[in-house]
Amino acid sequence: MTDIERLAETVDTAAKTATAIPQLSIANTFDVDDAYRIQLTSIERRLARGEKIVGVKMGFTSEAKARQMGVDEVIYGWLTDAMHVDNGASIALEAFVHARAEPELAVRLGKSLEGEVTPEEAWDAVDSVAPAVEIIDSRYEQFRFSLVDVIADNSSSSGFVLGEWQDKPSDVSDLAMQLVVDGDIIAEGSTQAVLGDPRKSVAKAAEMLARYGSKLEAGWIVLTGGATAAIALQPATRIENIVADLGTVSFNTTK
Ligand code: OOG
Ligand code: MG
Repeated sequence: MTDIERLAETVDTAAKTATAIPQLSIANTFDVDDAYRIQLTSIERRLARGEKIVGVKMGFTSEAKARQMGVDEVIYGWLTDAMHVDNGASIALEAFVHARAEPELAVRLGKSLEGEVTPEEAWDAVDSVAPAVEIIDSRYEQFRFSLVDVIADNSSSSGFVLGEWQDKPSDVSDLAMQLVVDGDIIAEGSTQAVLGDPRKSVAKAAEMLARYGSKLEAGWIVLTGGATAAIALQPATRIENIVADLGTVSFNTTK
């Protein structure tokens, strides 16, 4: 087993068993390219168990998130069908190490997208948008990590909830978002926080995947990144993201 395979197994097992682990970089030296190799190898383990890739998530596309976690480089991670949570469903927190939620804009691609593209070209490939909540869960103790650690851990991907898909508006650069917990607004933001315009996040996804020989496929989802800081999930609560013009997406946590 190579070091990449060994570290991929470590993060995959931590995710599968919802067990916190020390940051990989404490005992191992690896760079960003290696981190994406570990990430992909850990996803291949999921695929071998029957999961399917349904898209990607972008991380640290907003300053609020970058500041909260102390990492200021844009990253990506893979989304699989097993991470999808139905709109309005309930999740049990035992399945996670220390889950958090963040309000996002999701897009669905009508066409594949590859390499360096402009935000306009990226938007041309998008066919629908939906309000979303990403459920992130770092497998690292205390939800703390360095850039390479978080990438190796599939950029904390662990769940996503999607509202109703609707035709893409021509302008998504300033849609107001409210993260609501049990009826109280906990965080407010705008899609403007996402690289100034979430279309740029879609373009960046295509560019970053190309560095490692991949492309965004038609039918895939892109989570464009949290518009506000993430909030820690508590038992027995209802979480909603209310997005201007697009409506609401919600889920509950069980007791
Ligand atoms: C990493 C993932 C960041 C976002 O939307 O910025 C992310 C993390 O914060 O654990 O998903
Ligand atoms: Mg996110």
